[in-house]
Amino acid sequence: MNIDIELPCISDSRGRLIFAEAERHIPFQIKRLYFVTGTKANKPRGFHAHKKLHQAAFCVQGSCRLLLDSGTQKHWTTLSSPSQVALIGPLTWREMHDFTEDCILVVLADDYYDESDYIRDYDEFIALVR
Ligand code: T46
Repeated sequence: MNIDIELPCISDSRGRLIFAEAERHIPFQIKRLYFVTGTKANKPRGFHAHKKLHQAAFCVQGSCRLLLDSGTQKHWTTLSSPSQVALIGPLTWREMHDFTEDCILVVLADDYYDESDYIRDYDEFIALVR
């Protein structure tokens, strides 16, 4: 279990309010937000690394397991709380497994979508980091 950031959570009788501010709680300027829904337990996602992109990921509903692989070390994290954020840096192979069907995975990114920033081949990733 490795949660990098615990977001502030304001709880009262109406429910919970959780917030994140760029360059305060999230350690970069946020240029993009995307989310993943309609997930299935047997349909893992990811299986790539990024050359430069920094991201912050958390589940606002449901859960999934996140594998972060530096090329020499593999680390599993369970994302299961809207206030618990995992940071995913560049040159880190990531896989998302065991999604619950109600999962809403939110990702904040420090840059716009750019397919040329992806490394989608594991052997190429290993050759680059080792
Ligand atoms: C990541 C993990 C955690 C776009 O057009 N714009 C976007 O902003 C994104 C994120 C994706 N796309 C396109 C690219 C593909 O044609 O959407 C399609 C599905 O993307 P992908 O197969 O890369 O999705 P995941 O869930 O495997 O990976 C995503 C992010 O792409 C990736 O950056 O780190 O979530």
